[in-house]
Amino acid sequence: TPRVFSGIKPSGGLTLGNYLGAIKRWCDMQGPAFETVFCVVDLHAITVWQDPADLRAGTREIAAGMLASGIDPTRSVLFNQSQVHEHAELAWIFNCVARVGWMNRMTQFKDKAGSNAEKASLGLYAYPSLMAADILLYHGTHVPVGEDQKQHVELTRDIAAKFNHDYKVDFFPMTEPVIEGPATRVMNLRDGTKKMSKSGESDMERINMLDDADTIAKKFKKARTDPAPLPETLDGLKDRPEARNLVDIFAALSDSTPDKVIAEYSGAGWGQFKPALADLAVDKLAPISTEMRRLLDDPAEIDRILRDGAEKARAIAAPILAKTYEIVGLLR
Ligand code: AQP
Repeated sequence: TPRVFSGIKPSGGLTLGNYLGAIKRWCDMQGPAFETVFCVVDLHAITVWQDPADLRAGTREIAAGMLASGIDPTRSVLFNQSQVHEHAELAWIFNCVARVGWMNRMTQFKDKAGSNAEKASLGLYAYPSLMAADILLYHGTHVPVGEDQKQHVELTRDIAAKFNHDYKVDFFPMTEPVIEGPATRVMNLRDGTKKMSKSGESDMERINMLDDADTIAKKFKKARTDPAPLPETLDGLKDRPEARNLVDIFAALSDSTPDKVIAEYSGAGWGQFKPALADLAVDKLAPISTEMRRLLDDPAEIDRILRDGAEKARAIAAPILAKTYEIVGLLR
């Protein structure tokens, strides 16, 4: 069976972007068609500074968010990355396969490092190589991600192809990014040209999965928009990124399409659309946040689930790493 791998970094609280762009779609992939492996990628989080206590709490929060959204540890492998040391080991091999020039083209590094790349960690620069290891350690064939991760999945293919070519093997598969649905790029609520991020400066930019109903309503009410009402067709949203974003979020939350949302709300003003969106969001997210809080009350249980998941993950990963070492010529 084809194998799905994907992950989320515990670099802050879970956002609506992570939920719609990733977790919600992962839940739909659980089933007989795929073997599913989902990971809280803590080693990726520390590519920028993380307070140790926050990292532990964040790891549990992301895991709780996945569980509360419907990732089922009996049907999927769910664990945190650092408990399976094979990730770091395969990443080292891939650091020796990937080229510096490839890393230089990664737009996420440029965005995150900003104008002072000299001061960024070496880990942040090598991030895509660890991500390739995450995926290929499970011979992952399908990677459901948001639009922002497309370039990294393409680099994963480049690394797999170069490894196979250099060692004259057909060992690592060519991974497919799966970027589908109306919310593959949820935008910042204050600036429709930037994506919604866990670590963005202002909390008003994002909906956190643990936000309460009043906070969600307030954030949508204050979300930046232009004054025009919703148009008759989707075409009318072309140069209106903030408006488009709210329509896309509505479509994703209601399992609909942006076309259908426009058909229903064409001519509506924001005074009508925003409260409807807020109600919908609260309706869909409140059961998840309630369950997250319940799970977070018992951190030992979350830790147990992650430990069990790590054992299952290692059962897949260890033979693949061992075979990689053998191919490379590392004596065991
Ligand atoms: N705004 C988004 N819209 C759609 N999908 C998104 N994802 C993240 N933001 C959006 C998807 O969520 C998964 C996990 O992402 P990640 O945590 O590994 O890293 P990220 O993309 O860097 O997420 P953030 O929230 O922006 O974190 P920070 O601020 O710490 O960098 C991925 O599948 C991603 O596509």
